[in-house]
Amino acid sequence: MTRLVVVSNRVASPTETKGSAGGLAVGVFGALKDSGGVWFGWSGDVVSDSVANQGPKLEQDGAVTFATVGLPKKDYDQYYRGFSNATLWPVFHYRNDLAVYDREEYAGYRRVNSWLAHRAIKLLQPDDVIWVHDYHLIPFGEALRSEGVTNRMGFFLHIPFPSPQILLNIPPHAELVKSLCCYDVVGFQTPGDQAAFHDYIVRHAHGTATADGEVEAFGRRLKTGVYRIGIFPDEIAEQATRGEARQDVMDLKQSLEGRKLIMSVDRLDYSKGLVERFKAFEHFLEKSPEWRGNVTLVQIAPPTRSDVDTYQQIRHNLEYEAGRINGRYSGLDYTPIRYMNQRYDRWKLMSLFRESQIGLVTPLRDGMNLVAKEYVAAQNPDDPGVLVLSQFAGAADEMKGALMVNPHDIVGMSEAIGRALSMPLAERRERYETSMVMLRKYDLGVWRDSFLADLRGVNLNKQPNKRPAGNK
Ligand code: GDG
Repeated sequence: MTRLVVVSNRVASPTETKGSAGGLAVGVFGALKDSGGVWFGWSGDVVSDSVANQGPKLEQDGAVTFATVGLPKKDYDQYYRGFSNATLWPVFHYRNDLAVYDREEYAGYRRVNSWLAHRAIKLLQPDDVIWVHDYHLIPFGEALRSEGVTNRMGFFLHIPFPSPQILLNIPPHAELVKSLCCYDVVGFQTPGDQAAFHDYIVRHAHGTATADGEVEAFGRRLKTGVYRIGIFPDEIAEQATRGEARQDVMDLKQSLEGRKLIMSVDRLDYSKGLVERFKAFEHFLEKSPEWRGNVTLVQIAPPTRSDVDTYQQIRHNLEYEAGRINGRYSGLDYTPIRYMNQRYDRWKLMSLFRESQIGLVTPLRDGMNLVAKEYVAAQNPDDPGVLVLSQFAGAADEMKGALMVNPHDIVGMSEAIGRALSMPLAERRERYETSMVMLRKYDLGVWRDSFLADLRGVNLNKQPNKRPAGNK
């Protein structure tokens, strides 16, 4: 099998991939171990220019090389904090109102992608298959092509692809889509994302797109596909019953004193619908006095991107809302919302999911949302909790056993909480089984293997501008 080179904004360290990293890192690492290869990207460190230019730091783990670079402050500001997270992230999540556009940041975004590509070239071999991940690295493939790299190259978008009317708000939208067309395979989370991309190609790029994903535009031919990212359900079930978390779970149960538990876990991000969720829980307590003092919402929200202005704002709003609601409904021995702004070990999260009666996952927009899948996989099959899920999470396409809600409908979410809390065991079991069928069918291995099979199967000679002879 040809070697695999994975490129992502952040690279998990060899120890992280074996420890508490999410399933995604473990899944990608699994593919790398199978074929041997390189995982290339930013180390997460901000460094001086001279350190950044020293060349990638290499760490070997069996057949896998972890190759990381640091970023100078200016690059971090323009590429990561700026165009990636203050322009692309909000717009791709349909939040034009929160997006800012700055030409210099965009120039920095492209410059860093070219610089990263230049660093990566030295690690490449002629037959390597290159798999690039997510919105930070859209122009990475084009930068490699401009340096003469003709390898098979695929790109997977973890977040939604917005409809053209939304995407047009980003001034260099055409350049971004042209960059995507430099890959051989472009993968999306859901059919809706793929359709939005095709729509742009046909209506705004004078290209063509067929229902089976053959796209021609900007003088390139490529394949698009839907690859639903999943989890390894058995691994989650094992983590949920691990002994290490026992004490924490016992402590929590003791402090709940028999109250029902609602669990929510999200990175602290405005796309996750946290404020609306808190308001829905408040509405539920307001309309259901019999539940006051008898149900607790535990919200775990580790901070991310805290140096981007909009993230400081959401944190402030959330603290205000939690304080306000707790002020209204707390008793001497009861706090309705326990809001934790910190990161927890993975097995603790999974164990808490298993102990809870509801998993409340209500993003305003989400590429997939792995927490929804983890919640279901962590349940006790004999007495499962209920997943309450936003219709705007990519996972809603598959998790048919969930109680579906519109996260803008506070009353609707409040009603779903009530319904889930009093759902009979037989219905809970049936819903759990319905979702588990899909979780097993589209697990993380299927996502990874189907993407790589499509990428490895690409016929490079089919390009309109055929590549020079001798390239595979
Ligand atoms: C992007 C897309 C898409 C969360 N808090 C803690 C913790 N987590 C873990 C969860 C889960 C992961 O982080 C979050 O994944 P999500 O899918 O829910 O969301 P994003 O981070 O926004 O991910 C998303 C995903 O990429 C994959 O393609 O599904 O739509 O936005 O695994 O469990 N893990 C630990 N402690 C925490 O406190 N250990």
